[in-house]
Amino acid sequence: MRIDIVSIFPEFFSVLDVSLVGKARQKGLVSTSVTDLRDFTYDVHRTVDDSPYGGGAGMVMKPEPWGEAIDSIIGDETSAVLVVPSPAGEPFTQAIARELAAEEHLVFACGRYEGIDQRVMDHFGSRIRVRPLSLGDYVLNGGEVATMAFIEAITRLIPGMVGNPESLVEESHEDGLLEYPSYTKPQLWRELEVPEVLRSGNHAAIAAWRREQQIERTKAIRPDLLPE
Ligand code: 6GU
Repeated sequence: MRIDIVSIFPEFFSVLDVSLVGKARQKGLVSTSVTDLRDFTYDVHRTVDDSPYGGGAGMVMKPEPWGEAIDSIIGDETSAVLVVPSPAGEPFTQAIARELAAEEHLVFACGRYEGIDQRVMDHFGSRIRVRPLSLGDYVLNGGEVATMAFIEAITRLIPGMVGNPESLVEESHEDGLLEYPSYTKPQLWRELEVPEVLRSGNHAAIAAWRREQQIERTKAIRPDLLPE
C-alpha cells in the first residue's frame, strides 16, 4: 500500500517512522510520503487560506494549492482513494478500516477544521473516490491527528502486518462487541484474584464466560452497538 499525506505540518508525521507503521514500512508492505501543501503556493507568505464566501468566522483553505498538490501525487491514477478528515465526515469504524486496508493507494488531505473549499472534493470526486471521514463527535484543530489514527487502524489490518492474525479477530469491534477483560500472572495482585473460570482449563466455560463479559460490557458502556 502507498500512503500519501498532504499537510501544512509535514513534520507532524515523523512519528510514522517509530510506530507500528514503521514496522510495516520495514517489511515493505507500506510506503509513506508526506507533501507540504505550502510547496504549492507562489506568494511570499505561502498563503493557503482565505476568508469564506458568504461571510462567517474562520478561514477556508484555498483550492489551488490542494489541486496542484493532489495532481502531483495521483497523476492520471483513477484507483487512488482521497481521504478527507473532517468532523463533518462519515464516522470512521473498524469496517471502514478493513475496507481501506485493501486499497493500493490512499491520499490523506489534512485540512484545518473550518475546511477546504468544497470544489476540491467535488473536482477529485469526478476523478477518484473521495471519502470524508470523522474520528468522532468532537472538533480537532486539523486533520493531522485524525489521519495518524486512521493510518494506524488501517495499516495494522494489512495482511502480513500483525504477528498472530487471531489477535485481530478477538479484539474490540471486530465482532461488533467490546473486548472481554484480560488477565495475566500473578494470580493474586493487591488482593485482587484472577477469575477462577480462567484458571479452570475448561475451554468451553472460558469461551462462555468471555462472551458473557463482552455482552455485559457492551450493554453497560456501548448499548448503541447491540442489536435490538
Ligand atoms: Cl477527521 N478532523 C477534524 N479536524 N476534526 C475532527 C475529526 C477530523 N474527527 C473529529 N473531529
